Amino acid sequence: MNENDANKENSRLPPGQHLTERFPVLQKGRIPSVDRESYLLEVEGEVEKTMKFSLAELNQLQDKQIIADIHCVTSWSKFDTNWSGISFKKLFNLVKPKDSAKFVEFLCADDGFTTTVPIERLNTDNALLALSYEGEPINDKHGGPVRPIIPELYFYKSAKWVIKITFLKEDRLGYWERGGYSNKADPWKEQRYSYHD
Ligand SMILES: Nc1nc2c(c(=O)[nH]1)N[C@H]1C(S)=C(S)[C@@H](COP(=O)(O)O)O[C@H]1N2
Ligand SMILES: [Mo]
Repeated sequence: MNENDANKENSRLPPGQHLTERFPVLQKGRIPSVDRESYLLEVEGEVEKTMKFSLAELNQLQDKQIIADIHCVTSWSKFDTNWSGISFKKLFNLVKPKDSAKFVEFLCADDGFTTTVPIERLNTDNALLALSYEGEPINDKHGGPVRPIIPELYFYKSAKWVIKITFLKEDRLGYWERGGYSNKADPWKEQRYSYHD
């Protein structure tokens, strides 16, 4: 690699991160297997319209593809990951969040795992509700059938195996956040632990 390429690569790496070519698999416990046939994504809370979507319905709504760098708080980063799925703009147009909706909580199939993000972190160029990774349905290990991908935040905010999305007036701490990880989770500010918040 010449010096220019190395600089370019460094400018894409947040502080304290290193690059990996692999795709590590991380979660709090065992990997659940979500039944694709009976799968339903519930969307509720501070919205005009509570909704439930089957996987077939979600597939119909796909409107977005991103190529993004992801950053895990354990210090690995992976460049140019390719995800496709549904823009949050599209989801918001369907459920119509109320003005009171300030945060969004993702509830997951691995025994009550949750994480939350401020609503404005979702209406961005590169966040989406992902259904595919590198052109294939997301596999069990990486959170299929459905997971939000929010590349702007450490990867623990990109909840795997999502089954419910709840719009909230006030924030709640998620699983890793209760365990001492930052609730803000901005890799560029190196907000790794709760004492950075
Ligand atoms: N449901 C659920 N989602 C989760 C986690 C988890 O424990 N449960 N761990 C998070 C963490 S710490 C990371 S780094 C990423 C890892 O995603 P990957 O296994 O696809 O690399 O998932 C995040 N999403
Ligand atoms: Mo992580």
